[in-house]
Amino acid sequence: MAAPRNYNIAELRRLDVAHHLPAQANYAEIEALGGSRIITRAEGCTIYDGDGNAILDGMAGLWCVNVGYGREELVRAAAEQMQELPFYNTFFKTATPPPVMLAAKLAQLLGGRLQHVFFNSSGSEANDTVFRMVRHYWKSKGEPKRANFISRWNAYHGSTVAGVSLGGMKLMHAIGDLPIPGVHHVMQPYRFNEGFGEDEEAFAARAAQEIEDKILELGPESVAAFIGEPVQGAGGVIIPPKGYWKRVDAICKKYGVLLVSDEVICGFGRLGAWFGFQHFGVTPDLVSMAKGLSSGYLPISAVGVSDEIVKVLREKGGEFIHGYTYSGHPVSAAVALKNLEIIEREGLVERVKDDVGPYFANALRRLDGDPLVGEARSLGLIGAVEIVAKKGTNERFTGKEGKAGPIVRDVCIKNGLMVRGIRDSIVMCPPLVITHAEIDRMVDIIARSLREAEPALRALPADEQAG
Ligand code: PXG
Repeated sequence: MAAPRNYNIAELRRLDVAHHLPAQANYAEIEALGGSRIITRAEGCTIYDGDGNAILDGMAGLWCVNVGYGREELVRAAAEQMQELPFYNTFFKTATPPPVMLAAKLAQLLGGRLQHVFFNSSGSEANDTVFRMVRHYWKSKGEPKRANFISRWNAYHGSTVAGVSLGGMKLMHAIGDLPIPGVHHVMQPYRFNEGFGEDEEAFAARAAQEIEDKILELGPESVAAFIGEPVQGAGGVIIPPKGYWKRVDAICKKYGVLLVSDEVICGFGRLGAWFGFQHFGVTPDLVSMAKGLSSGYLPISAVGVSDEIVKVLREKGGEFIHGYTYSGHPVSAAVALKNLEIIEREGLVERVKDDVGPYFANALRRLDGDPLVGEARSLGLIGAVEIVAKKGTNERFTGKEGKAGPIVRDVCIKNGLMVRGIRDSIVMCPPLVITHAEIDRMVDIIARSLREAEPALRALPADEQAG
């Protein structure tokens, strides 16, 4: 790797406020802070900021750097492809080698009838592709009434108009007057909040039943698809109760509703299988992928599509007038191919399943006795710590939107660990190459940060302490 560059961080922060609008930010807050934290470099599982702080990256960037930072092979794959052919499109009966090879590789990993792949640049775009392809499929098939999508509250499916609409985040819906018509939301399988103390099987049945009820309410002949993340990520690492996905799968099949598995976070080893649907043993018709597909080294996303859907598109679909300039970008696809090669060669999927996943789950048990911890849960290498005001309950320090998570997160960052604070939880999603020692450090920092944050949590205004 080249020697780190010397940046003028104070000037960058000034320019950040003056000109740069970062993603998903409160711009008044960024201005008051005097600019964003500038991350300048990274290696392995550690990121470095402009002030020289080394921070263990418990979030793999933004749920994506599965193979860790500093992979020379990926740099070389990009450089070689850029030299040979930096860009050509996949419109108008052309293609380039990398996306064709990547599609074949993904078809092998997806298995079964998921043998076709459409490329885009982001997870949001992948879900926009799903939205249009699903409606086009039903229309082509002669069932044009099947236009409704069912999703869950608190799901995250992206930031574009279709992505936000399919998602179930009410605060996001409020920006842009969404969702668009034809998207319907049902309860999420969030047992700690919505089924606290309830029998696991009974809760799984109740959460799945809402989907069947919604299908019947809308009329099965009008329902196009159900979309869900195997484990909800941005919603707070919601791990569904045992039996939930099998029930959802059976309900979709019973009514001929397409099942879409949004694997943008769960794909590429995160849960200890190549895909979350494989872990839960269900068979989706479409699969959205992004993030870990290239470990975030370059933007690329994909939609896996079943043989049945493609058969209809071929026989009756005509031209599918949909696509992006960068659909199948050759450099991104070349990097993704190399990334998948690394994951396979280093056995990272098996490593999550048999080694670091169980190790992480075990390490989290050290938090069980903490008076602020309501639950510390994980599956593979994704996890959450629920922060409660009263041990043994799910009572929170604050109102519905929860402030405890961001408070604890800020202390964790100060102590050298990057996590996300989501409502009253902190969540973790480290690179799949994380070591046992790093997992131990992660949990130690969380334990210490909870203690440090406790006075601030207990000092939250009384009128915000409810529900
Ligand atoms: N589906 C899922 C399941 C995701 O997690 C997307 C789609 C959209 O992907 P793009 O590439 O368009 O961002 C995501 C993205 C957060 C956070 O706050 C999560 C995501 C993105 C940004 C922030 O945790 N997930």
